[in-house]
Amino acid sequence: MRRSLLLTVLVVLLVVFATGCAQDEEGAAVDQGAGGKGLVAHFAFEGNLEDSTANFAVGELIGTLIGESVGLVTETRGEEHYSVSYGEGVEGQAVKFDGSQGVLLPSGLIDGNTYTISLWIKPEALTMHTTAFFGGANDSKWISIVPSGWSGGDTMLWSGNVEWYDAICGEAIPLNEWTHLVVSVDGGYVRVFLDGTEKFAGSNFPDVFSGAEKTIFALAVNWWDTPFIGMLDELKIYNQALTPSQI
Ligand SMILES: [Ca+2]
Repeated sequence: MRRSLLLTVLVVLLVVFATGCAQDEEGAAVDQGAGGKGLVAHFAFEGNLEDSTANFAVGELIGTLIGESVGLVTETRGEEHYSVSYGEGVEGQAVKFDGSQGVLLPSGLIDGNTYTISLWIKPEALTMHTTAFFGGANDSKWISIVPSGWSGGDTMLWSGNVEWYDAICGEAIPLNEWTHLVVSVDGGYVRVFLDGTEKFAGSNFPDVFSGAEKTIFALAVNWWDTPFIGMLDELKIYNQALTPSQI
């Protein structure tokens, strides 16, 4: 009698435990589908360079180039070497670049061929080829969000430089105003949106990040061009291809 009671208690405990696990798994799946949307990083720039999802390390201040020579990543980083200010952003504060610095973001922010980059940009200067957001596997395989591109100054998503790809928006984002720029890549199908309107769509966009040993990400600087001057806010990286209305 006592033994069967013990067995019953054990069975009940097992059932409760198993049910709890199932609920947890279901809950996590719901979060990923509805609330999460594959958000992997969110740099809100509220007076700092932290990823508020805590998936990634804090961004680091660097100088006017990613590295002292093309392909290298500088070891001279951080607040003991450089400074940056923050101003009024789209939400709370935004980071403000004055041409003397950039930000090195953590490696691995994008690691596949399906992703979304959402970024608010307010340029105070438009200089050709200047990057707002740069990401690459190395100095010859990269993507760059370029406020003022080679095609008549039109804003573009650029990829190079062995395999070139020009995703040209057909217009330039304005000076001294906020524009919401979204890049959505779905296994090589790329779309670029300005303030919620699709400005470019095309296929065969290069797969820059899949299988890369180490990836490099930066704000405002690359290895070649004039640094970005102006403000950036609310950088969000997703591992799903989203439209602005889904963000
Ligand atoms: Ca902000």
